[in-house]
Amino acid sequence: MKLFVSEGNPHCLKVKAALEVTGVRCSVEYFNHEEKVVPFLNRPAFPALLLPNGQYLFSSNTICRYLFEVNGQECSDVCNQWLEWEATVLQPALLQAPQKPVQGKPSGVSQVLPGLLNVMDQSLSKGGMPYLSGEFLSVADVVLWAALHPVLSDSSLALGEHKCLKAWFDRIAVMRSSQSGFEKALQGNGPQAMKSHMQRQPTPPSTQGNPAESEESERVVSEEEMEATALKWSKGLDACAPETEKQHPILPQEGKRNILLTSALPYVNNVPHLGNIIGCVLSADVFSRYGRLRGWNLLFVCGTDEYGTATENKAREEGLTPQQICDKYHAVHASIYKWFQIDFDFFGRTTTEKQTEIAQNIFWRLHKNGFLVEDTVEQLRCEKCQRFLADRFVEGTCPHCSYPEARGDQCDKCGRLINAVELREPQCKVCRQTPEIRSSKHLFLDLPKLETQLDQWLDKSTSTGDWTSNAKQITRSWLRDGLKPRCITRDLLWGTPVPHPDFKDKVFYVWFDAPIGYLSITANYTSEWEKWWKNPQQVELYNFMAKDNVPFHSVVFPCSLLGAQDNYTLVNHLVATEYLNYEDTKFSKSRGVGVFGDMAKDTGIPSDVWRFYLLFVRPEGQDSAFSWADMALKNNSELLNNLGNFINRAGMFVTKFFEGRVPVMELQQEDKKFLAVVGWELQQYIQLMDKVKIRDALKHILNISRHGNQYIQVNEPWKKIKGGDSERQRAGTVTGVSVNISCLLSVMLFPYMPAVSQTIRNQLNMPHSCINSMLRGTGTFVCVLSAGHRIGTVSPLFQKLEPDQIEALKKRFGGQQPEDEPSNKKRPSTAQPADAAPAVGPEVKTEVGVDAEKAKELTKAVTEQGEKVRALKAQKAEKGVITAEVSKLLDLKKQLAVAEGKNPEPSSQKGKKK
Ligand code: B3M
Ligand code: ZN
Repeated sequence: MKLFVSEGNPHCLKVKAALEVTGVRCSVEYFNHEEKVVPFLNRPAFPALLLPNGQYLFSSNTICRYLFEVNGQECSDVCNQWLEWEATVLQPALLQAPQKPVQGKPSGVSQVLPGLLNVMDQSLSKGGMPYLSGEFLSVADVVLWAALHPVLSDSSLALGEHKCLKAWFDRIAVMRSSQSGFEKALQGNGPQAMKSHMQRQPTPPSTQGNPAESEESERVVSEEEMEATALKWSKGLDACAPETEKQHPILPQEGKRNILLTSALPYVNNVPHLGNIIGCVLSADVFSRYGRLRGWNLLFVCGTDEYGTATENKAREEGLTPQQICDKYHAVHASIYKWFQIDFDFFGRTTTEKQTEIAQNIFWRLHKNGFLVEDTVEQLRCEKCQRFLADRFVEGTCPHCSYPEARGDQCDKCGRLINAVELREPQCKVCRQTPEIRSSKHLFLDLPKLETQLDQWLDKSTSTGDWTSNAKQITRSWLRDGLKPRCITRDLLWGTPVPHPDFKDKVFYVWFDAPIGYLSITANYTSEWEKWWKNPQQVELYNFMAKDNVPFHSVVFPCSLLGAQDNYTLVNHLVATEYLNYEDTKFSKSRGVGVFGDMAKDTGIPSDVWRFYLLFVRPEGQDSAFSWADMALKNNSELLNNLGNFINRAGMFVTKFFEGRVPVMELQQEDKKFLAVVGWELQQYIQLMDKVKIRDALKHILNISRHGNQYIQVNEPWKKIKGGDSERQRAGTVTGVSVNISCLLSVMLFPYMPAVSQTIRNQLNMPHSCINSMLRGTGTFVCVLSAGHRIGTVSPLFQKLEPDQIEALKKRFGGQQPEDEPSNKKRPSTAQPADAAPAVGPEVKTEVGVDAEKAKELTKAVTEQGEKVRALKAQKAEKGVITAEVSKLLDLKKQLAVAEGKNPEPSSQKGKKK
């Protein structure tokens, strides 16, 4: 056995340490880090282990594992898990450490590293064992110790607070064997040698562990791949499918992939925050744009979810009727989504006649088929207000902890769920009278009776479709607990009326009603809606949502449709996101924390950049967080320095060196290799996008421009253009290839950043057909701008986000300290947070920056609105109308105060009803 190592390479330290610890006999040869030792790899690979059978191992962790196995120490599951974590999570973070100093942090320390050290520390302290996998030193300890050594031995990162980790680190450090391994690997050059090694490594694209990315760096392009890509490339656009314009109404077509795409219907009564936006409409929009580029026949519908108590509450607060509230906020939602460039085919609402018609039809079918059962429910009723009190309308003393302000559904102090009739001294929240307990008859959907059918369908849908793992898991846990009948009626006013004569004062429960909104919204779009919704043979249905909506889409609604027995289209692909946090807390309307949809445009940051960042941190597979500092970092590093820089350079070379015409390209081996790498990234992108891995796919776009920058950097066209004929030819090829890669990038970017994509197409004067052809099939990556093509005017695509700008925004949206609101801490939240605004309206934060431009605009708006109100009063207009305009005026005044840097809500105002 022979081990090949290079100087100052931390991966070599790992294997050297493993060699010392295991005592396996093996000769070691030292090389310069640029030398090639593995004959069939076209790049240097250190460390590499030549096995007795002539095969090579060239992944450091695999070599370490092998050495331990030779020594009779098998790698346990825990141990494997640590090795995986090291490769996919820790390594990317370590690679970032020495080259990306983060603002406000000591340079040389990755932002995420402390969190990762915490993970190790906690695991060690929980297990109470000296080593990562237990009592004995394992390969995991050696690998992780060696990986961390260069960073931890540097004083800039103290281990003081991580007691267990520190003890572990020192324990291994004093083991003579590993110590000597360390010294040999460094050849006496100390940690500095490793830092310089790390600085030579490409920057990892993401901080979250993703095996695809770590494999990516190991990728080797074969000769065949290179030749095939080059051949396809030179064929040009003829190889592509023609452009197709969409025509409304979009209906399923024979022989096409027909996709019906919905995103969860946002509650009308709230302004959506960034978490809501990424959770449904934005994710669905990206997929819908992508699907069209793939050539699928696709319909994307959404709309506002308008019925329910929350709307009634809001109407009371604002002195408007529920319908007025719906009209007002439907428009607010529509304008926010327009600004975010969400390209719905139709954005409807649930308070329509079609909704009543379709919901009642489904209801009668369920009734006729025997899937509805009657039961009596005890409820609180306020005689003075003449109504049953929904959970949020009643308050009292908690039966568990005696907290005096518990709500009808939950206690904010002890967090326990409460049945409203159990409250002690209950009070009607509106009039403060004591309500009475009354029995009321309700209808229940008989889920147990539908369970077998549901099970069969779920088996098929989850095994053939793309369900995110959280969606499958949540659904499984609902089924595991056994289904119970679910009440589908409510004693409320604002809802779809129950048509049954015995229940004529009742409306449908929102979660029975809302998903039917998908159907009725489609029916408001086209009279031929049934071609989409009663056509499971021809149509594939994708539902996008946040995870708290899953059971209603995977269990309750499918049961309604199965029970109605009318050949309905049921969900094939259920795509659920996790939650997005705001900095290190939750979005909160009441505390004024976080960016809400209507505020994004006031930041001066373009819609496309917002989209990019939200998609970059899309909570795909795990919760994630919006962070201003990180947004600035990603804008400046990924958009400006990487993507924008590449596209701009390529275009500028054409303009400056070739009078705006694409030069002749003569592909050499190196160009073909580059094209093959790009083609591979394109395939990864397509494979991931097809599986709705939107965040992961985005990384491959950025990889292409990263490779592109390297390609330009190595070939130096700006120097070659000044040389002899062959050098000038070389400069031409590199420029021509690069500018064609920009075309591909503009297409791949289209789902994420539609405006930037369009700008690139304009700048390069790209033929229209490219956008509709490049993502067909396995990806048609061709030379679309052939020699002689004249490009347009090139200019930079992105702007730097400056630290002071970001600081000001952070302050502006930071909100008050959370201490003043106990309800935020204890509430076990199931929904993506942003707690409902309290009755007095949103408290707006007090710490604000001054925005003179905005203030001027708003002063004008306040004056105009004031005049309007005075005029209405003078005309003795209807009270509701005046109240609505007054509330607009108050809103404007508040915004003005914010823009002027004043406290918009003096404390004396708090608690006053408007
Ligand atoms: N309005 C809940 C939500 O926005 C609800 C979704 C309905 S989808 C049919 O989270
Ligand atoms: Zn009352």
